[in-house]
Amino acid sequence: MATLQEKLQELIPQWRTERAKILKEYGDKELSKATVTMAFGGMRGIKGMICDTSVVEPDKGLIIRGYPLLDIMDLWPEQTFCLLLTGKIYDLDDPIIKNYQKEMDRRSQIPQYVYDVLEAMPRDSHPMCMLNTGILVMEKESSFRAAYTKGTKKEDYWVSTLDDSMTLLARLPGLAAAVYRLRYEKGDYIHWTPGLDWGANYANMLGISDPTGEFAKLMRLYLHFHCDHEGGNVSANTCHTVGSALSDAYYAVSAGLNGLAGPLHGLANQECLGWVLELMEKFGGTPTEEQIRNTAFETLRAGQVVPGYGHAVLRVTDPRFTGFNKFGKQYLANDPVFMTVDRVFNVVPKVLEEYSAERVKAGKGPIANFWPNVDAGSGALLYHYGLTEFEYYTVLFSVSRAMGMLSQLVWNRAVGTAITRPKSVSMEWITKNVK
Ligand code: CMX
Repeated sequence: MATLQEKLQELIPQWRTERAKILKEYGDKELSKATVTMAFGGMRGIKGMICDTSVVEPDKGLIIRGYPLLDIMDLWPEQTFCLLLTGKIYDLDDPIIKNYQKEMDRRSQIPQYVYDVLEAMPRDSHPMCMLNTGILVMEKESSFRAAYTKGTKKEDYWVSTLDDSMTLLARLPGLAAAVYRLRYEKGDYIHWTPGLDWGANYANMLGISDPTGEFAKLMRLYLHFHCDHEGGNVSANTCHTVGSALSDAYYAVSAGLNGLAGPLHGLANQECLGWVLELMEKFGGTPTEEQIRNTAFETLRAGQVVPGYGHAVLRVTDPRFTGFNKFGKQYLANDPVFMTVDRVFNVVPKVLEEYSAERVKAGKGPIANFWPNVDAGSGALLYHYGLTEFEYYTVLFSVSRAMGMLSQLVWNRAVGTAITRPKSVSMEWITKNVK
């Protein structure tokens, strides 16, 4: 099998058979309970959707198709996307990867109208708004929409969805780099270089000077690490819900990324570096542990969250934080921002633990997780290599997360998941009916 399309053609009948078997054998079994607290609590813990691309274990973190993230740290993003889709790791010289890279070369050109739209936007637009606008405006090119309009069969929906996914992924680094260069007045756009991999191409198109090639390495790692986080997080769940109405990949991914742009989700990475830099400015360099402790308490007592810490599912240090920390220790151990992030990691979990106990005494709920998530450490690495505009960081996250959202979309089209429609109830209904 030499292409992703052919590989999926082989796999999808197996997935369909498995789905039918599971439904036949376990269709009426209960997956989980839903309590009133869970319904008010963002449906946390309710098992109500299926996602095969990855799983997040509270005590282990991200596991992609059965592989714990830190065991596959060295994958390039092309390999990650193929793994998410097929469940298999292909070597870089495997025909599947080679063909996929050629497909990206073929599909990577950004249409002129996208630049025109970006250039017409207000110069103080948020980079996430620019990215999402750029994605939406390309919707007119959707293969899925064209195929659906022609009356394609339901069982073939995945074919044109994969086609849209490959085009969107090929264009995303160029689009995201254009947003960067335009928004921060970096000069002319830099275009895709055929033959160069996805991560290095993105690094190159941003125009960050990279004489050692370390920035390209960081970009590959960054794009690999942010790829997916199972199905229920805001961006994946939104993309899934919008896609379940058979909106095409451009609509669905843009919708998901609008969710990623929220400060409790992907935007936390810009907030996080901001918090660290303010800390350094306040103390004129890398602060002491005592200074970090006092500032963290000030943030909490002002009713704000410490960005980059806590998680809806994780209950340990996020392996993505661990992986970025490893990269930092290898390549930029003496960088003052990285050193501050590392020191914050020594202090903040204990602060959150103490603060959580205070909250409980005051009759509030505890903080469920004191440990750093993905957003706590990545910004310091980007900052070191000269990508200092931290309002832009969620765009990098988005380019990567599109891989997870799109592979989930293809999977759902392939197995024929129904339109999303959970049941809501009113407060009056609860008062009358729940005993
Ligand atoms: N600082 C201060 N308070 C925190 C906290 C933090 N880092 N993490 C959780 N809490 C608070 C919550 O705000 C909540 O308070 P209220 O009851 O007063 O509203 C309480 O602790 C209980 O929350 P939880 O059950 O521990 O966490 P949730 O599942 O509700 O929320 C998350 C998870 C990530 C939104 C939260 O930990 C947070 O806001 N963290 C900081 C922002 C952040 O880093 N987000 C990025 C997450 C990763 C990603 O999606 O990209």
